[in-house]
Amino acid sequence: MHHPVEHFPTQEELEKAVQILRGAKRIAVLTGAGVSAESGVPTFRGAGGLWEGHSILEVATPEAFEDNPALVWRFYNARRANLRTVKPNPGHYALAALEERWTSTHFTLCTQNIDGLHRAAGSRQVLELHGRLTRVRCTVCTLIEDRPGETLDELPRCPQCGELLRPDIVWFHEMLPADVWLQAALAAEECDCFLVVGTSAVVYPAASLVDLARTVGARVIEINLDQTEVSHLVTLALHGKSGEILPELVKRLG
Ligand code: BJW
Ligand code: ZN
Repeated sequence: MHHPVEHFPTQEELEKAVQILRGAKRIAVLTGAGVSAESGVPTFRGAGGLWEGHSILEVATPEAFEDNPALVWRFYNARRANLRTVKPNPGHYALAALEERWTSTHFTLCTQNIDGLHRAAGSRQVLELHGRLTRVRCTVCTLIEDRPGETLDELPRCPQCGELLRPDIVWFHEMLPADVWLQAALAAEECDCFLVVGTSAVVYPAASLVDLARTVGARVIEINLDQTEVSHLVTLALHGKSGEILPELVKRLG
């Protein structure tokens, strides 16, 4: 049987991270699917990164939705159903604790995740770069609604105008919500410590926040099971599970 190696950073690495955090006036964070993996939300790339044999590119684009909205809605209804069974993990709570300690004016959490788990864990200032899975919006009129509780029809209709609804999330080839993006870019530019957690950092423009922080001289700490596209840019890479490493850092901060 194959037993994957369980990684955890060394004492030296953890102490270095704590030192960087202690010296930081402003912290910005970018999270990805990896922070929610320990809650039971599947990641996109790597093992299990397929849905009924479809890659994320085949279901998460406006073109896919135009071609086959029922298929795309089946995919999102399955994920909406899974979301109702999951809870935040210690990594989400640790990030909420960091915000508490630095206060919301000096701590900004940018997430690519659409699962709402950061807010559920108590994070207050969360910039949801790719939208939110529980929300729907009309493809024609201005209606946007939070519909967390139910499985929607395969072709759900707008209660206001009767046209097709879509998930209120950002697909490939679509723009990120402009105000949210501007706030995220500003937070990356103004921070002196940037944490990049549980993301493969291949999807733009979110991944460019790391470069932005680097450009202004911020120290960058990466927390990930593996090496990523941005590992070569970071000040310190901590390899292991975010649900174990983040609480350990909070504990050591005292
Ligand atoms: C753990 C762990 C544990 C696991 N602990 N770690 C060529 C070059 C540059 C850009 C482009 C290009 N071609 C196209 C583009 C643009 C495109 C893009 O970036 N494509 C790249 C793939 C190349 N970007 C866009 O289209 C964006 N819009 C845009 O650019 O607009 C301008 C424009 C307008 C018009 C025309 C063209 C451009 C929009 C991107 C939106 C992405 N949306 C998705 C789907 C959202 C809805 C949904 O969820 O269904 O967002 S894609 C998907 O990837 C999702 C995620 O938020 C996003 C990022 O993934 P993430 O979070 O990094 O997850 P994984 O699975 O990749 O990684 C998990 C990581 O966790 C791994 O590293 C593990 O090791 C780690 N891990 N367990 C710690 N326990
Ligand atoms: Zn409508």
